[in-house]
Order: sequence, then C-alpha cells, then structure tokens
Amino acid sequence: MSEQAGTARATIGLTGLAVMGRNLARNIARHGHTIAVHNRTTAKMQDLLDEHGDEGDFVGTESLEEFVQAIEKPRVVLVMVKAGPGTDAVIDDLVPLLDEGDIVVDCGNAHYADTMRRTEQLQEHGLHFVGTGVSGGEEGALNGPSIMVGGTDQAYERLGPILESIAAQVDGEPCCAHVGEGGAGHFVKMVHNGIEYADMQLIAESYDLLRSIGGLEPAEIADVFGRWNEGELESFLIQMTADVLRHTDSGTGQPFVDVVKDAAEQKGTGRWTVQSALDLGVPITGIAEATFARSLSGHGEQRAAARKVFTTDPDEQRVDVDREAFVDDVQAALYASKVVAYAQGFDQIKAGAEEHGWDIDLGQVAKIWRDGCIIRARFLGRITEAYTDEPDLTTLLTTAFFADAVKEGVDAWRHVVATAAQGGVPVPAFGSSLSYFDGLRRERLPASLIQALRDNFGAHTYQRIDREGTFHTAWAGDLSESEA
Ligand code: NBP
Repeated sequence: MSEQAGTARATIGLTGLAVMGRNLARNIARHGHTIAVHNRTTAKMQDLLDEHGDEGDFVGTESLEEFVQAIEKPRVVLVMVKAGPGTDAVIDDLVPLLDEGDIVVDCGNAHYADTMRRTEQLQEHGLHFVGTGVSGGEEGALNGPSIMVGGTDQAYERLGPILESIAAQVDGEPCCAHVGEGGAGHFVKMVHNGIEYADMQLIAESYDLLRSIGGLEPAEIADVFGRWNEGELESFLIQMTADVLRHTDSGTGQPFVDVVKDAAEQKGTGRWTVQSALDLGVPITGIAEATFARSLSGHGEQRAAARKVFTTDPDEQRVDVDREAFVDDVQAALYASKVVAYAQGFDQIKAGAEEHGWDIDLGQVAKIWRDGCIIRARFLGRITEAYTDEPDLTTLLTTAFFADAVKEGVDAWRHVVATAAQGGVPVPAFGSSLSYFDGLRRERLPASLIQALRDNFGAHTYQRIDREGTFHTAWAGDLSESEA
C-alpha cells in the first residue's frame, strides 16, 4: 500500500533514494515497517512508489518538512546520500525540522572522523547521530546487508530492532549489531572494506600465479576456485572469482578477465584504512600492499616505460612446477596470508577502539560479517570462536586453529613466494604477509641496528637488553656510553 503523507504514522524514514537507499527502503517495507521515503529529486521517490509501492507500506513525501512530519516520535531518519558534503547538506536541512531525542542515522560510507564531528554537532541540538556501516552493495541492501551500528545505546534501543529485522541472518542471528559508541560503526565498516581490499588482492595474486606459473587457463582456474570454495576458504569472494573466471566475453569470445583493463582504483575506504593504521601505528601490511598494488596498476605511463626497458624473454623466466602440487601450495599460501590480513584488520579495530574509547566486541564484529557483507566467509566463525574463548587475545595468529593452519601451510607459503620471485610474478600481499609472520615470530629483529643508527646520527638514544634505562653513545667522541 502506498499513499501520500498525512499524520505521523511511519515508524522510520529514509532520505536518499539512489541505488542503495531505494533498496534499503524496499527491504524495510518488506519487513512490515511503515516507512516514509524522500529524495532531493522527487522523481526518484515517485519511481520507487510506482515500481515497488505494493511491496509494503510506504509513505511518499515530496519535501523534507512533509517527510519529517510523517515519522512517529522519537523519529528515526535514515540518510543514504553521497558521503561528504551531501551528507552535511542533508543534516543541515534536517536539524531545524527535528525534535529533541530524534535519531539521525547516516548509512552512507562516511569517514569515521566526520561521524565523530557530526555526533558532537547533533548532540548540541539534543539529537542522536548514529554513524552506521552498511555492507553488501545494492543486492545486500535489498535482501539483507551486514550492518555495523555506532552511536548511543539509547538510540540503538529504538533503531536496533528495525535494522536487525532487515539484516542478513545466520542461524537465526542477525548480522547487525551496535558495535560501539560515536564513530565506531563507520570505523568498523572502514576496516571491513580494508580487509576486502586485502582479500581481493590475495585472490588476484593466486589467479596470477596459477595462470602465469601454473600454466592454467582461466576456466581451469575457475574450477580450482570452485573446489576451494568447498573447504575452509569458502566465501562470497572465492565463489564470485570462480564465476568471473568462467565468464566468456560475448563480443570477442575471450575470457572476460582478459578484456577488462588491468587498472584498479583505490580512492575510497582502503586508503582511509591505511591512513588510520599509520596514525594508530598498526602494521596492516596486507591491506596497505593491496592498496598500493591498485595504485601501481593505475600508473599506466610508468608501467609502459618499465616494460620497454625491463622486458625479458618469458622462456628465460619460466619456472617449472608440478601443476597439481603448485595449486595446493597456492591454496595454503592464500589461506595463511588471509589469516594474516584478518589478524591485522582486527588489530586495527582493537587499536581504534582503545584510541577513541569505544567498547568494541571483536568476536561480535566477526559474527556480523558472516553474511550480508562482501567479505562474508565460513572462516569468520573461527574468528568469533577465538575472541569468545579469549576476548583479550593478543593476536588472532596464535590461537590454536589459526596457528595450526599457518604451521601446516608455511612451507607451501615460502615455496609460493620464492617461486613468484623467481618467475617475476608480483605478489605484494603474499610476500608482505609472510614477512609479517616472520617478523612476529623472530627472536631478534634488526630494529636493534636501526636504534643504534638513530642514536648515532640524531642522539635519539636506545634501550639495552641487559639493563633498564635509556642510553646514548658518544659516537663522534670516545664511544663511551652514558645514561640519558
Ligand atoms: P550516491 O552515493 O550516488 O548518492 C546519490 C544520492 O545522494 C541521491 O539520492 C542524491 O539525490 C543524493 N544527494 C546528493 Br549526491 N547530494 C545531495 C544533497 N546535497 N542533498 C540531498 N541529497 C543529495 O548513492 P548510492 O550509490 O545509493 O550510495 C549511497 C551511500 O551509500 C553512499 O554514501 C555510498 O558510499 C554508500 N554505499 C554504497 C554502496 C554501493 O554499493 N553503491 C555500498 C555501501 C555503501 P538526487 O537524486 O537528488 O541527486
């Protein structure tokens, strides 16, 4: 049933009816909630009602005033507009129309720092601002996304039941949770997207290795990914990779992957994740390398220049491998590298939570990523178990399940990275993950030399392994050591 607004009878409202907002509104209506809908350009609101008005109880509104008046108090207003200035513009228009206690929910891909700023800004007006990460693309928005909610407990009490009802469900549990206060929802969504970057880069490196060194054709690699999807690697992205690699371009008859330009973008949340990790001092090498690999792919001129100078005879660089054994090795390397990338991502969430005073339950985060979102995977259930057993876990890598997987796979991992280097195939995510693992487990790191050098050129001082205190050596003088 669709009708125009009159009295306040909608339990929730949504403004911003582009791809995401339109599908989210339909999902909400289909779950029996009366929803007021609005879009800056009214035609989009009318299209929604014309095409899908029979899917639930929509209240179509043309002006923001009419929209706000159509929602029961305390109002819940979902904003699903282009992140950045668009969100600020909508908030500025909404605030004067709202009443104390109303809740504004930003479901766009906002930077968490913007969310923290907006939370304070709206608090001054007695309003709740809830930064909410919604993952799963347009399909997820319609059929059940993964939803990472920030803001106050009080706001979640009113908002949570509606969002939980429209989220993806696993074993009767919603993939939606109040992950923490303030900007926590958008922070967790940002790291989710960063992990998505690492996951996709690892998959892409696996494909490149199987094709360039293993000699498999895309359709054969599709079968390999299909098999992998039946084991511990089972995930949305692995399944999707099989589908994409099996696809043939209708125009040329070529494998589809061969007709797509090999330049990827990295302007979004992957970059934010790396920037935040640098500020927090958390080594998220997998995500960072994935982001830089996208940058490199986009530097067409440099790539062309380098190709001209450094092209070698492919036969000279060929590495002979046992195909079947190599496929198994790449699988083990992919799994181990993926464990590292996720461990690093969860480290970042933990560090972000400490920095901003958010009480984030890491096991719960893994739980709400099990379905609905792009990185949904069987593997996430193991992460939830790990954090449930030990909430203050130092690193996911050392929990029994993941430690065993890495120990079992480490020889294959080294073999794959070494073979890639010999064959001239770039594996920045595989390689950096292996280096991270070796760095963590090493008895002594060469950071001792770095500290000594820093003391030499800048009197930055150092600590000793055999005595407490901070020391400096008179490098330009008699090499005597003094306590700083
Ligand atoms: P877009 O990001 O393309 O934004 C289009 C919407 O923003 C339209 O409704 C447009 O209204 C509205 N808008 C803009 Br632009 N400026 C406005 C302003 N100053 N005042 C009022 N409305 C304004 O839409 P989307 O792809 O549906 O994404 C919505 C949000 O969801 C974004 O933050 C996006 O990052 C996030 N997100 C997207 C995906 C995805 O897969 N696409 C996934 C997860 C999250 P108009 O019709 O009048 O121009």
